[in-house]
Amino acid sequence: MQWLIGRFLPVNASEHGPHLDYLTMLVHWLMLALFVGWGAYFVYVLFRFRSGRSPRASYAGARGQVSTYTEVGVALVEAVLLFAFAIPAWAKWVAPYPEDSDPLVVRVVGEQFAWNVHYSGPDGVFGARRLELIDASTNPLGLDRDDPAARDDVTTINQLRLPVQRPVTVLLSTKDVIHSFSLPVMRVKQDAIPGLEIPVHFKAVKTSGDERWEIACAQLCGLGHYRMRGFLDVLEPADFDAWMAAEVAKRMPAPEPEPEPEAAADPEGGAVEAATPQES
Ligand SMILES: [Cu+2]
Repeated sequence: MQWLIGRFLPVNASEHGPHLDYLTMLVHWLMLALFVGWGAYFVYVLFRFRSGRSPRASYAGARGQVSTYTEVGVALVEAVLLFAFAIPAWAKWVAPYPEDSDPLVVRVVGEQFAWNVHYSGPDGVFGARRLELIDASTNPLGLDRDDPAARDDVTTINQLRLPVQRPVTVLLSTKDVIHSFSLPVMRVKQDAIPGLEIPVHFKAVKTSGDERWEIACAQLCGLGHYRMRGFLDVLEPADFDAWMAAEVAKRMPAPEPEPEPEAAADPEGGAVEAATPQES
């Protein structure tokens, strides 16, 4: 069954993905048993209660307990699937990472019809965002570049890059309506709800290589829903760091040159000038 289902599922590139695929397989086994069982029962009933054998309707009906036992059995299997597999998998998925796991925290903000991605940059602090700074084409997140924490922030549109083998927390929100952040290869799907910032945890265990994996919106969110599509690239950590450094360099002014050592030692006030070169 796993083999069969695997043929129809996208590649699995997240750490928790195999558990969800396993659960999918179990649910399909149950559905197969129900389908075959109910189908066989239906055919049996057609013959057993055919009009030739039962010319007059029986108002008492069948008296056996078989259907009760069957229903209880099905409910038990469903309870096992729910309590032994689905709820533990969900609980693990929503639990925050341990302190020492150094997750990469990324903000993802849905809007009609794009995914905005916001990295905090090397300082690890997200810069302030202000409503009045939002500009659809140049600053869709309203990032305040005058905020010191925002200077090294990196934003992209429809482009999520992540390092492999590092836990990721996506802080998911939306600017307008309900969207659904779907990363099929990561077995991640989470609704984005206006007014909420929902943490989504996963860890990529495979790089995307030459492929471009999809970020889909899995919730019909308006006329342009069909084109609300982004791309996910999972890179080796060194490649990710290099990309991040290049993006930060694009946005940040080059650092001031180091003051000359002689000037710093000059007792006639040169040290003050050298220490505050941006004021001269
Ligand atoms: Cu959408």
